[in-house]
Amino acid sequence: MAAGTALVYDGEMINHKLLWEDPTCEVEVPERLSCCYGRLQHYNLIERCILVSAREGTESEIMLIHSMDYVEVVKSTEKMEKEELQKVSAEYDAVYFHPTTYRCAKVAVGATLQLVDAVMSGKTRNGLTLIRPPGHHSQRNAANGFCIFNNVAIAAKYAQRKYGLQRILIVDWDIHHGQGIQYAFDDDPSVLYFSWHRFEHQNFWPWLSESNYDAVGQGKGKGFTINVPWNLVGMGNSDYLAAFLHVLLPIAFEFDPELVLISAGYDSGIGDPEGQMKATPECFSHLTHFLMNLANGKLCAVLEGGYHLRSLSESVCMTLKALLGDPLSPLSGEMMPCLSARESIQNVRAAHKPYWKCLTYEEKAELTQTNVELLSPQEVGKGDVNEVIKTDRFLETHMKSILSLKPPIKTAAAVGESGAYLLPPTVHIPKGLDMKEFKTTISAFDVKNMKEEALNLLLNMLAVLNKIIKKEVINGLAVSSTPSLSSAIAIAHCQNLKVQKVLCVFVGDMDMKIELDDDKVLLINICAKHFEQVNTKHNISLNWKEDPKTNNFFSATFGFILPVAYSYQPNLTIVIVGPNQNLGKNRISLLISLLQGLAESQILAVIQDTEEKIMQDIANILTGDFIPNFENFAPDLQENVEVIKELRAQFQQEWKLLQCSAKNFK
Ligand code: X5A
Ligand code: ZN
Repeated sequence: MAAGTALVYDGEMINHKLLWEDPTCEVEVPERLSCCYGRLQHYNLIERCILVSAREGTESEIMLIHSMDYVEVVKSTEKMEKEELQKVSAEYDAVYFHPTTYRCAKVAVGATLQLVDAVMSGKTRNGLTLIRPPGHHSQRNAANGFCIFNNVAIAAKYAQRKYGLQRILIVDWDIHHGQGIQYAFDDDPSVLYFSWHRFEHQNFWPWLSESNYDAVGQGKGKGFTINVPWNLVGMGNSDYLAAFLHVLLPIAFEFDPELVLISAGYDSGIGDPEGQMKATPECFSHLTHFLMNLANGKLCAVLEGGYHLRSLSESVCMTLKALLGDPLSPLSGEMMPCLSARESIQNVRAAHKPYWKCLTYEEKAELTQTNVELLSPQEVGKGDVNEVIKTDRFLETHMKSILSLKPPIKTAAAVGESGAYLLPPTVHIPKGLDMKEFKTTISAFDVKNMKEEALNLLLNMLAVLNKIIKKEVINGLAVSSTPSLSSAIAIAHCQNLKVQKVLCVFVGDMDMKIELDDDKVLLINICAKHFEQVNTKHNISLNWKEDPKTNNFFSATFGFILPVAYSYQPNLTIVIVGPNQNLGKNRISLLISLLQGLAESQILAVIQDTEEKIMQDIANILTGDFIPNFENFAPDLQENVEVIKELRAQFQQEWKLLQCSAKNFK
């Protein structure tokens, strides 16, 4: 599959600027681009990308979305003096024109299309383009909200025409509603448009009723517009994550796009004067990482808004790092979506129940519009200079604390002689073990009767684990003839090395005897057999009936495992793949891929030695060379969904990211 990340940028787009006083438009400044570029240089990210040149979008490309008359209006501003420019600008809502606007807007379109071409042709796997003016508010006959041409909407039409795509997903994480994109594809089921936006019960720009959750699309396009309205400011990492886990991701995987376009606005980030939300930069790397598992990795991130220069540029860097496959910094903050966010999420899910199989078994939730006693949002004074400086200072320390050095080697493996040839060449296989290092750990277990080969594998596994814990590698895998024992030993070793929190996910029939009584380990056991054991907060069995027909697992992945895992915030993840897995190998691969969002992407996968094919896939997931693909979506078996529902009800007080309704919890 295609590799590499494209970066499309052209300094020409800094020429477009505001020539008169206008408090509404003054935040959309040229420095938005230069700061982002400077920050990318600071983190040495530019040289890691495949640089793709921008070009001008052609008139016929622009007319995939806009009318000829409108293009003529924009073109006519090229020759205008300030006064005339001001007059044209005043005809639109929150827009300014400059003599270079037409040229810049054409380059913004062309840069976006260059990115689409790089990704669709397989020149790169994914990419990012830094452009302005932004696009998502502009419409067939109108500029709007700093936007001239609708870059992303044009890109979607272009990709459909040029590459014959049937399904494109647009994720608009800008804090404003991209109504321009919504209008362009309102009745079109081939483009799924998701947007969250500051809404405040329609008391926020652009004040449209069609930004609410009940706008789901028209005609054949019903169900293909998804609006998550935020009715409070101060939404943060856990609110955004909850919207992804409980709304976007299940639907997106069911939709199964061939290309993902991100309307990547960063006014949804902390410190932004427009959005007044509080998501920190690493949040965007997680959002990106989730989306990288769709469309075989074909993902184009296209800049929209973002007006706090430091916040914007750090968030852009985190997005690009995710695209490059860097380990993810753990999502910071308490993982507890607020009541208002949950209410919005519940309403969107209810509104979309008729259109998506993944929501079939959703309770018939009442649509709520109650203004419950809302949590007091963080007061962020709009345009408050002190607040902006506070965010600057906060980000200065925050980024230092979350960005750790990247190990030179990504993946280590303990596979024995026979397995080594199945691995990608970049995988490191530790040799020359020092038994003493593992003595304390091993001595607590009965390994006397173990065959030498099995014992060797076990020691090799501990060597790999050591490398992960010491951050010499990011992740690793180990085959084992005794996965239950191996994982027990691995967990013990983590405790000896004082790893604070270990998440263990078991897949397959395993005989687990691990004593647990505190927060140091969380076990999730996915098994077909019914266990008599009583579930506790840190030891949860998820009985999943195998269904080869659908081979599905999304409701468990997004509805339970990831919310619990993100709520727990582990320091290390161990996945154990035993015999008789009740899941298809693609589902296991996807789960492991998604679990890379936890614990700085530190994962040890322990795999039963008979499962060579899975071992190979997992190795490729861990090195970043493979993204699992999915065919034939069918909803999960109702009895499986019921199991998930019950577990969610049982644990949503403890693992708060499971909460996605406005029910009031203690
Ligand atoms: C692209 C973008 C915002 C316009 C706000 C007008 N536009 N009040 O973020
Ligand atoms: Zn915006």
